[in-house]
Amino acid sequence: MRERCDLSMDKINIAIIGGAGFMGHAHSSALGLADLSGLGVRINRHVLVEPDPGVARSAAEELGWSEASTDWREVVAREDVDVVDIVTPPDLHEEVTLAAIAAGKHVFCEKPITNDAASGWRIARAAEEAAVLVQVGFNYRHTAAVQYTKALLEAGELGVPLQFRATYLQETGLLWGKTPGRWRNSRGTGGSGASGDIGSHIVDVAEFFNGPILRLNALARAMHEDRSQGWMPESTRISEDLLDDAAVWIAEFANGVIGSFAVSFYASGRKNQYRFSFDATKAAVDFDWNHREEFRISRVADAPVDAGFKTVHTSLEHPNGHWKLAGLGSGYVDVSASQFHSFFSAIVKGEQAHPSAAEATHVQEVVEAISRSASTGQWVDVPPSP
Ligand code: NAI
Ligand code: SOE
Repeated sequence: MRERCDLSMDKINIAIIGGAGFMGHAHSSALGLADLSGLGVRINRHVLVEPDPGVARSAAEELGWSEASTDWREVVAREDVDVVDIVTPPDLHEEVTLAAIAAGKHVFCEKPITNDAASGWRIARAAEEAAVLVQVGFNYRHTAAVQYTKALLEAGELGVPLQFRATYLQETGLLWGKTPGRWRNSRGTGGSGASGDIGSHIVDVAEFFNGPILRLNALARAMHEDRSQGWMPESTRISEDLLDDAAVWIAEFANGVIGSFAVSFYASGRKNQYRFSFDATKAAVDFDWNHREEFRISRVADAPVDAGFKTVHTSLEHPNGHWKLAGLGSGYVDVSASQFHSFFSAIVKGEQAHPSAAEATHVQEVVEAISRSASTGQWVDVPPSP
């Protein structure tokens, strides 16, 4: 990492690749919300790229981008682009990221960094050699309560970590099924199943707190394309190319913590239920994304008459507040704005951005280990970062 990235300009020109999609909308709004005045720079939503010229033009206009293009290769090499924001399906992440790095641009890439760890490590190495920053879009870790839990942990307030449990449940599979054409439904078009698509978020937060997972044992299930046929026969043994729709795994971390995890795309009534519980020797913390304005903490030192979980509402004193008035709440876009603030702050200060390409690639190693374990029924070691 070079001492300080050479951003002498006060305006950072961004190009967004895949900007008309779901995350294109979320990123465009979040980039508009991220207030970088304290860093002495401002963000310019410069070029939006989509393969279809009509889509590119209308999305650029609607989402506040100055220009539209259909050619990401030409755009990432442009002199007047400083940062490339990649929100395409995952099968394009490696190619676009490596081209942007080769052109000397900092990269924000949506999760998963790629769908195979080998290409993730290629990205991490290229970024290191080119001294550019790559940050990956594990946005939930940027929630105030999650950042504050990390700060408590680092300050020794939680004590020694013991056990970590996380679930990420959605009913998206029940609502959308396996409609042909959706990129999420096939590995060939960039899908990675429930374990890769949503499981990666809870692996990210687990490793954010505890460091790397060493080994794990997983079970996974897949649904038939035709839901009337019910569960796949022998579906606890998924094959390499069959994407899972639900998975559970237990894991051991390098810091000695033991963990358990569950993900599902077929969890009726659960819209976007991301939760974790973290037990340590001095305190335990519970977090639920659906109540992200607060977290619950139980401290061992509390007097017995007062002991138990207490709900803390995050406020201006906690990290990542946008609104200078407590109690206004923060949504999905606010949390994404926090992750962009963290990314641009790293660029301006010449610091490492988190989660980095290497951190996100280790998450991908865990996702691949889940798949290997689920298909063999064995405990699997997760390769360490090289
Ligand atoms: P999407 O399908 O809604 O959007 C993808 C866009 O990329 C489409 O507009 C498509 O036309 C465009 N695209 C495809 N090929 C292209 C090319 N060659 N050049 C330019 N544009 C191209 O997908 P979605 O849901 O926005 O997901 C995109 C990425 O964001 C994925 O990696 C996904 O995992 C991630 N994601 C992250 C979320 C989070 O909360 N962090 C939430 C949803 C998605
Ligand atoms: C899947 O339905 C999905 O869109 C994931 O791709 C995102 O990463 C998650 O945060 C929301 O759900």
